[in-house]
Amino acid sequence: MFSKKSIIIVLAIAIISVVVFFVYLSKRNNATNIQIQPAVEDAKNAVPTEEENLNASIEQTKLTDKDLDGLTDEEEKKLGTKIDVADSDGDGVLDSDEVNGYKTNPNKADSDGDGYEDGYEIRRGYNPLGSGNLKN
Ligand SMILES: [Ca+2]
Ligand SMILES: [Ca+2]
Ligand SMILES: [Ca+2]
Repeated sequence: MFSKKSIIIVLAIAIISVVVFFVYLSKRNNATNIQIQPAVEDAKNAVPTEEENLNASIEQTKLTDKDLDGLTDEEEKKLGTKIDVADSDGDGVLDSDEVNGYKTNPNKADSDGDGYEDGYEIRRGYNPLGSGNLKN
């Protein structure tokens, strides 16, 4: 029969084998994960999402138009409007809409001085540049 010593040795070898097997399994899983992760990262970098594209183009625009109101910082400095406020006079109409669209004063909430702010008049179809509150 086997001696007590040889049984212990066989058991020890069996235990070591099992441990080695599990260590091998866990290492193999780690290796698999390491291979998958960069692939996913690469895919993310290779094809930017719509949101990433939008954010990138917003950041690009901010370089020249800090408040994203449609007028460049350069134009705003000339006009005297605030480069970091999209609606400088707070009348509810963006600076660029006032300058390029309605031709109202971007620095004066009530361009025609009739007591009604430009945004209020525009929303109701009144003439923000005419006297009184009559429709154009
Ligand atoms: Ca601007
Ligand atoms: Ca305004
Ligand atoms: Ca007005």
